[in-house]
Amino acid sequence: MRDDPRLPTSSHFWRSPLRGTWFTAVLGLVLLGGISVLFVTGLVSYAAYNPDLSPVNDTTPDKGVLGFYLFDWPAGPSWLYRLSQGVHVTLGVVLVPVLLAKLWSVVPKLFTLPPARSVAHALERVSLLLLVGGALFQFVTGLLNIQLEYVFPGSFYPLHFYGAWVFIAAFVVHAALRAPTAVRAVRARRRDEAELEAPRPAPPTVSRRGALWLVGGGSLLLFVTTVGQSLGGPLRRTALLAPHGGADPGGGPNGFQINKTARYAGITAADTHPDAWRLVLTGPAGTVRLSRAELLRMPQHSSSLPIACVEGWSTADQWWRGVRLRDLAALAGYEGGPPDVLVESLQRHGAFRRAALRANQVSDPRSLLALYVNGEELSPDHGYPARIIVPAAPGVHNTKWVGRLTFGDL
Ligand SMILES: Nc1nc2c(c(=O)[nH]1)N[C@H]1C(S)=C(S)[C@@H](COP(=O)(O)O)O[C@H]1N2
Ligand SMILES: [Mo]
Repeated sequence: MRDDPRLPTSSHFWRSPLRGTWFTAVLGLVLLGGISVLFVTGLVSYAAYNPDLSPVNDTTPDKGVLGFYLFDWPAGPSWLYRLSQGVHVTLGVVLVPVLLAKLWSVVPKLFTLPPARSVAHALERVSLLLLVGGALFQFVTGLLNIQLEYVFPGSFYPLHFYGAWVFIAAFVVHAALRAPTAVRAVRARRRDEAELEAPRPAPPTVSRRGALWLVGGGSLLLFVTTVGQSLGGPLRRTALLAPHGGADPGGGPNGFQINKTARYAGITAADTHPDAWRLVLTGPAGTVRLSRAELLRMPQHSSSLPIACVEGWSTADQWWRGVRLRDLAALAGYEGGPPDVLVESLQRHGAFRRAALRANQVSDPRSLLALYVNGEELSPDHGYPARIIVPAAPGVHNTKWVGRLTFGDL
């Protein structure tokens, strides 16, 4: 039965002349490099959320030892998160054809019988299930998150984070076992093909090289239709595959990407009316309440900073103007070094209505409670009357429609 060519368990069932060690090895080595970068930029992105600072930044329960590497996210260079997350998302999208081609190239092995020849072979096959399952899981959750805008409210983080660790464990084992063979196969070109080659191949319609060019072409197409979302400015229009048909930012000073509109967040004109809105500061000096007019009488500062979302899109630098966070910390009673701060929005519901910032982010002179952008008042959708803007921070920490800042012990 094993050799019945009508069944995928027979090697005669698989007839593509493209399959072979060299073809798989080239794709495998591309993935080895690419997935290593995805893993590192993914861990970096998680650290950028400052998850060990405050539970409001972290919806991943019991990350425990997996958080061993967390470090204090720096406040510069200002494009840091823009770059690392742009690379993470763009590379993830670009690797999709490579991953699919690689899986296709080894699919006959999924069906080989007997399922296990030895204990070592059995272990290897189990690790391959984790590897393939893990890869598909990570790519699918990542793509869904960027395409559908937070489809897993609150749960994407734990899924993608735990998934990454399961996947990378299987990936390291696989790479350690296979990379030497792959390097040899690529160096020696066509020798040593027996393992993956079809015993009775169908006539070729494209060469192996040609097939690799097709995969590369697919990746290139994805690249040019995605990368514009991370470059911002006029190039954003080239990002045909990037999502966010949602809110049209329009033109003018406030005409840059909108994540969630004021309407979506349930912010009304009454909430932000000058008579009603007050910024509430809390610290050792007690509670201080400031109107927007009073904020405008404080020293005003400018910084040119981007917004860079976890979804990979980012804006070019915008010119923000407002009050330094460290000046507000001083008003709240922290004259010396500013402490951490909990920022709360007027928004009543939703995971992104609160964020905690680290002392180094509060003390950076570029960190503002912005009142103006590009020379104009913030628009309602960009956070009027006031929003946070901090260099190098993920977009989710740039809280809009700020109502309250609580300085100190988080
Ligand atoms: N209150 C509040 N602030 C928020 C959000 C939110 O949903 N509510 N979204 C955040 C996210 S995820 C991003 S990427 C940025 C986007 O800012 P923009 O809409 O001005 O481009 O705002 C952040 N600030
Ligand atoms: Mo975001």
